Amino acid sequence: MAVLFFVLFVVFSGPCFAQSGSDAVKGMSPEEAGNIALSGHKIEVDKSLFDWKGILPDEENSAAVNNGEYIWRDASGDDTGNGRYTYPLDRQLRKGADLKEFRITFDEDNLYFFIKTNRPGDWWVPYRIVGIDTDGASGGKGGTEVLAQGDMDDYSFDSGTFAELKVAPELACEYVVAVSSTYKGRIWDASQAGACKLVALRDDSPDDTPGFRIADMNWNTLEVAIPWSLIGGRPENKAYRFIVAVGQQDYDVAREIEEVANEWHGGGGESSEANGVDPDVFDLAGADKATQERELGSFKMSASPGDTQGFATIDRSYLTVNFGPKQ
Ligand SMILES: [Ca+2]
Ligand SMILES: [Ca+2]
Ligand SMILES: [Ca+2]
Ligand SMILES: [Ca+2]
Repeated sequence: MAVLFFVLFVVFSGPCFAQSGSDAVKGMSPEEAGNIALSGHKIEVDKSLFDWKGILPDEENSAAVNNGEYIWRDASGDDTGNGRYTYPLDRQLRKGADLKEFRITFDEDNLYFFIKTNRPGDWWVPYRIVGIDTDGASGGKGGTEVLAQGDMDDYSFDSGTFAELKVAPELACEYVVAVSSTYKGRIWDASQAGACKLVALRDDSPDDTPGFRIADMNWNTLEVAIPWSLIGGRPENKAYRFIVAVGQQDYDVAREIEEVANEWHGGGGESSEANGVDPDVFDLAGADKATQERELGSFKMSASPGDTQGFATIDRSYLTVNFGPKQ
């Protein structure tokens, strides 16, 4: 019997997987982690996560840089938007927008993301937005503050996220990536005059942009490859900032939050009659719960739908990743 227990102990305690919590490293603030040059490694976007080798930081809401990966470990249970958001009432939609981990690595050809949330009740639930600010850390102000909202007359994934979300001017994003369900994605380029121009799509169709790849593991964890050629080339000794927001999806745009939760919509926002500008986002990376609640609650009540002046503004919830020299 003792031998059996010993065998079980070895099997279940070994560092067999990147997300094993038993050998965590000391967590850092995003500022500290942003000072460490990241040397990346190749990822196969193949539904297997064993190629993600980095070790999780030991604390929630902290960052680590190790084994060629930048790793943000987000708190569990902070998927409450402005602090009052609740999920839709339908059983399949009662969870799935709680960010758990966001990782970044890269090689000479691609940027790679690993995005882990809690497991949704059905396969199509999460909607993830990643804004990429390529020049903010160096004082530049190019890009778009509005995270690819889209045209209200063209309510589609190609047009934008419709998440009613923006960032502070110093975080304006040159690129915005949105990932819907388990395999669909869009990339908009706002590096030219701030307009969000669709430059890549992934639908598992013949029109897919070559090299832009998304694969899920168990619905709740995604790996994404983005060719550097789509987002301005491989940075060298340069810091980028990443804004990571998670909500739910509805026909491949962000699912609306309303004042009171109903079968298909979460609650805790503003009046559903006004259908206003409360951000359709439950969770952010990069800061603590109080900070993200302040940011996601900073929308202007009763602004008209689509009025970007009234959108909630993210000013602190971001991750700084320092891309190292060419190998
Ligand atoms: Ca993989
Ligand atoms: Ca979370
Ligand atoms: Ca920028
Ligand atoms: Ca969070």
